[in-house]
Amino acid sequence: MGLLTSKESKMKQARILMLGLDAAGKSTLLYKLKFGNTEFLTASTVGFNVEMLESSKRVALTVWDVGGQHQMRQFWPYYFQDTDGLVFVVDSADQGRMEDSRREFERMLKSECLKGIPVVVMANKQDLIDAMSAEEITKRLHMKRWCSDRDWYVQPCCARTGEGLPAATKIITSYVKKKMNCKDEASRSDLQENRL
Ligand SMILES: Nc1nc2c(ncn2[C@@H]2O[C@H](COP(=O)(O)OP(=O)(O)OP(=O)(O)O)[C@@H](O)[C@H]2O)c(=O)[nH]1
Ligand SMILES: [Mg+2]
Repeated sequence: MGLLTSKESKMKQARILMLGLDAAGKSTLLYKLKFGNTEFLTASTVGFNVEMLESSKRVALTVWDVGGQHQMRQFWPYYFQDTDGLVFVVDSADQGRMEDSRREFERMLKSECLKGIPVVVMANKQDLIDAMSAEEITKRLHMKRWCSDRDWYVQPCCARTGEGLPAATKIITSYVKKKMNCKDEASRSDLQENRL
């Protein structure tokens, strides 16, 4: 184990949990962000993939991409602990499974562990002709109802081309920084109160 460089020691680590139904495009998105290409991806994820992305000078994102097949979803709650930000990916052209997406999304947001944790929904596969718009997905997922206690945003994107991914990274990073600053502030005042 080596010593941390001064840059690494100043950097905050944020844990980002990326969920969504199978074939929504989570792994494609992760590898597009990490390596800039998606060609080697073929199989559905069994278990998880994890990659670290340096999204700003002060924050490194550790992104957990957990498999979304039906039998994998029962294990999602095991990944909830210590999450700083959520990314929920939907296949915008999959009208038939939007209701499944909404159900899983709501189930996830009801978890006590994820209370107040910011969410970015990726309205993926915008390159497909019948893709729903970000506005439509906002309605179909009942975003305003379920996310009133947190920062949230719905970002249209295409994981294959990378369109919309830098914007989404910027937004989740800013939400996470804000949340971390609030936590730091709260622990400073706790410390001060204990001293008095
Ligand atoms: N047209 C189009 N296809 C995409 C896009 N993103 C992903 N795909 C395709 O969708 C399929 C599923 O992508 P994955 O990244 O494996 O999906 P996943 O969400 O990781 O699925 P699980 O691992 O099963 O949970 C692949 O064939 C991808 O090439 C996109 O933006 N546009
Ligand atoms: Mg996958």
